Amino acid sequence: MEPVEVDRLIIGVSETYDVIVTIPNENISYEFLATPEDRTNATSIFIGEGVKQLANPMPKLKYFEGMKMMNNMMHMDGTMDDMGMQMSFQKMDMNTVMYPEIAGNSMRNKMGKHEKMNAKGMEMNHSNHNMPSKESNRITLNYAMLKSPTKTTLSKEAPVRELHFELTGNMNRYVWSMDNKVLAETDKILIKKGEVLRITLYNNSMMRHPMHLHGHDFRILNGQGEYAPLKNVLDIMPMETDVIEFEANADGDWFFHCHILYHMMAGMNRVFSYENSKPNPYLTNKEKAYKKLQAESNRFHFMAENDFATNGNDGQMMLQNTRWSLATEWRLGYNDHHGYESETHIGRYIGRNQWFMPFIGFDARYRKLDYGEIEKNLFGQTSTKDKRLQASIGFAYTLPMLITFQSELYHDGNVRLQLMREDIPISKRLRMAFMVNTDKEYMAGFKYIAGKNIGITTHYDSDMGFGFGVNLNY
Ligand SMILES: [Cu+2]
Repeated sequence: MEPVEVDRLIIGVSETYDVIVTIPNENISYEFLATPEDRTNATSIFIGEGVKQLANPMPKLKYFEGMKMMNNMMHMDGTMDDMGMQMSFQKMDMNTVMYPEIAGNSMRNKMGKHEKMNAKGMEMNHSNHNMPSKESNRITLNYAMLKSPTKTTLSKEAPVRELHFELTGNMNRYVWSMDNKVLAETDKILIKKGEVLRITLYNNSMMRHPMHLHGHDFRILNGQGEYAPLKNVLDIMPMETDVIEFEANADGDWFFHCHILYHMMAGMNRVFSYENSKPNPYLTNKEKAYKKLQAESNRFHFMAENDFATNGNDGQMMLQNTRWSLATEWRLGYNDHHGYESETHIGRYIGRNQWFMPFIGFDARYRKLDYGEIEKNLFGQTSTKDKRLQASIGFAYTLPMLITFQSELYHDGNVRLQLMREDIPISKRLRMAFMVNTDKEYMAGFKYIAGKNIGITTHYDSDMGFGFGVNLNY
């Protein structure tokens, strides 16, 4: 790669760069600081001999500003705007709103058609006034700047085969796929030795995906013509469309995957397989190996939480993979009047954005009512809440604002409709939750995130009253 001079570079997971640093002053040891993108931590080495010179501390990331902008650009159904080749090769870093030290770069000029963002940009300009002007002119490395020192053209006679992949996922459920299919749902992609594979990638998700191809270097068609750079990782940003190409000149099976390992394990990957490959002595049963890889990419993961509160004990457990969800929740009061109940749902998420989940369920409840007291739901149906064992069918649908609408029909004919949302961000660490249903039950609560696995909660529940407690989650 030809050297380029930049002030800032973001290195995608598994990307490599050679960085040449010129020490401006002898007898000074300069701090070279690296942070994760969210700046929650940092590591540094000192380059040069002598008095230590610390790097300027990095300003805090404006995380919520970045999220807000993304939300503005997202359609109601959760897909993103496809801006075509207008957005490619990291030239327009959508995330720059999050970096106070470089906010106010040229991005918003290019984004004229998004009015909301323009307004945002103006705002940022204001807050930028007291910053030295050189700060906002920082040059960030993008792929369009990369150029190979030698020609990288592929053989002209080779037949070109075009492939298209859309990087898909659901941020809310944290599932990732390509063309809305995980590896477990796809066959290997057969390729022929000698052909050129030209791959168009469109990232229709809100996260970056460093796509890595094993066994080959690919050309990034970034406008450098014959000198297109060669890489084996392409860090594709949200909403970008990038084109890469490589000549099929090897043998065997090669993995193409997002190198963020959670995304990879969730299913954002494919296998390219050369037709008529020589048998691999290390891999005697290729079929079995692929099945194993497929199984690994769509494993069930376990989540659980429990709220130990003054008015009862409630929690939930979930076992989920890309499509399936087995969830059970419980509310256990400390006396018969408050009651004990549990609900279990087994469902499958349908459709590309997974807003819809039909399920079958099972309910067990016990609550002691006062003598002569009869509870009716909104439809006038008598509640059997005092003692019930019920099977049900229903569905959950995610409405805009991530509110879940749930409709459930029990085998005694009772119907329950419910609206719910958990994890409404009020501030960085404060979350709100609410639930209301046609059994005339309601709940509202707050949770303060004290640590990764622990929170302080308070809530009001129509069955159990007011309480506060400690929430543990896994
Ligand atoms: Cu990814």
